[in-house]
Amino acid sequence: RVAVLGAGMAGLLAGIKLQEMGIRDVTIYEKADRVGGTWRENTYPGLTCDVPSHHYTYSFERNPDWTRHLPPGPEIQAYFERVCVKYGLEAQLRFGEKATHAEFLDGRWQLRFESGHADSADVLIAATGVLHRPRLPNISGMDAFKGDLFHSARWDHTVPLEGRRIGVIGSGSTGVQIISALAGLAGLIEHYQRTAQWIMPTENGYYSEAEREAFRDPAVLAAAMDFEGYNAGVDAYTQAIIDENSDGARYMADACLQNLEQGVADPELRERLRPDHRPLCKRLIFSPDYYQAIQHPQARLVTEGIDRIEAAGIRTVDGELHALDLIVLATGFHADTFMRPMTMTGRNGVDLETLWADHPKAYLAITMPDFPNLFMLNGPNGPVGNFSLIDIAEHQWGYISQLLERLRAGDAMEICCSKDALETFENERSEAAKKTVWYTGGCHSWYLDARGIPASWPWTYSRFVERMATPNWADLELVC
Ligand code: N01
Repeated sequence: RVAVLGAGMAGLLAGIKLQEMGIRDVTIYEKADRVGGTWRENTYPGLTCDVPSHHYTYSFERNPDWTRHLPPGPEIQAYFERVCVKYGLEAQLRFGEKATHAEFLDGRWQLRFESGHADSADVLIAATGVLHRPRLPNISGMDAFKGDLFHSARWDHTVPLEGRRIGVIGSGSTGVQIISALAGLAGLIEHYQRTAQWIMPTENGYYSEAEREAFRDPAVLAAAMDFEGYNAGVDAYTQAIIDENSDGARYMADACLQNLEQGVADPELRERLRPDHRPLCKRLIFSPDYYQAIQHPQARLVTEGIDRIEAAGIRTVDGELHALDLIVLATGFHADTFMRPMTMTGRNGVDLETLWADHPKAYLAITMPDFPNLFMLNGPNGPVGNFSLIDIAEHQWGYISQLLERLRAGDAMEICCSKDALETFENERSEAAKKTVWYTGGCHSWYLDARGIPASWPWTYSRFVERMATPNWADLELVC
């Protein structure tokens, strides 16, 4: 019996792949009332995935119907809902169930839920996502504001936008997409930028009906999208993170610089938009229209620090009061929670909080010592960046499925990595992480853990694919 936590992209993937393996006794638990994960939670105007549409799909379930080169959030949500129905996952889904405790007792995972429901399973798949707990800024006076105020992932669609004075705090991918969507619609849109970001130019055209029809033929779609070529691009991207002198790093740095130089007419505004860190240090922003949006007559870039929020708006440190009707906190997420706040206790009473006391860690992002038969998708230290996490989760599933086969074959009752394997992996990973642009590029970002060391996979994509293809059994403990 397998329990899956989370019905986002990764949880649905697990459900489908378990079916493929013939494992039918499966429940996918979801705290919300719908599938979709991040694409359910985020509904802000302009919500788009900056990974090209046809590369942001399951490899086994292409979607000829994407309307745009970059997929709009609502289409992604609809895609996951369709996939869920097509693969008959509804029967396995239990909504409104928030897991609070998981404990490995007598060879099984015992689960408890906020509702009072309890369950147990031989195998637990944690597919709980990475960026799901909004990070609220520490700005005084937020309660005093008389207008509307919410985090970008908690968008209140009853609040009118047209003609209103809107302040957006934060210039990550989210803030940039919101500004692009609202410039011209809002009466005034103010973008509060604490740190300027590099913006990679991109285009976001529409697929014609004829193209969408042609893409129904998998061969045409594959030829048009060149999936292998794209993966080579992902590899070059990961190489650029490691080596600032690589062709990819130079290309992206040049493209961002040209975009800034040519995209912003006013030299004073251009300087305020010029980042003080190296491109790729923070997650690169891909935008076809941000520079255009911020130069709209009704848009204003605010680079003065925020002193506080008052009843009427935002007071910046220069003393100016910016009168606003709506404040959007595009201030990011706590990227280090993963399954938490649920408590998890493994073998011999080992608990997750202790294992993760200084920072979340997992061998190959998948398994932890003394947490047998618990496998994570998009867990800590896995690859993150400007590429598809669907593809990453599929490779991780390839690895996990090999462990499940060993369990099913009766080779072991319990599988997890050894303590030594995690320690060696984590030491090597941390050292490699210090050589990446995330560490050396002169910026702060959500990629860094509490120690200030990048938390992600610090090697190439091809190395990741290779490590996922074949488990190193010497690193895994199989208990019979
Ligand atoms: O969050 P962020 P995000 N006062 O953490 C600022 C994914 N994503 O929601 O840089 C003022 O990147 C903070 O400033 P600074 C993607 O992985 C993907 O935008 O710390 N400002 C920063 O500008 C992305 O990386 C897509 O100085 C404050 C911003 O808030 C991740 O989600 C689309 C502040 C936070 O940026 C997170 O993106 C959208 C304060 N007190 C998101 N506190 C795709 O298209 C924070 N900030 C795939």
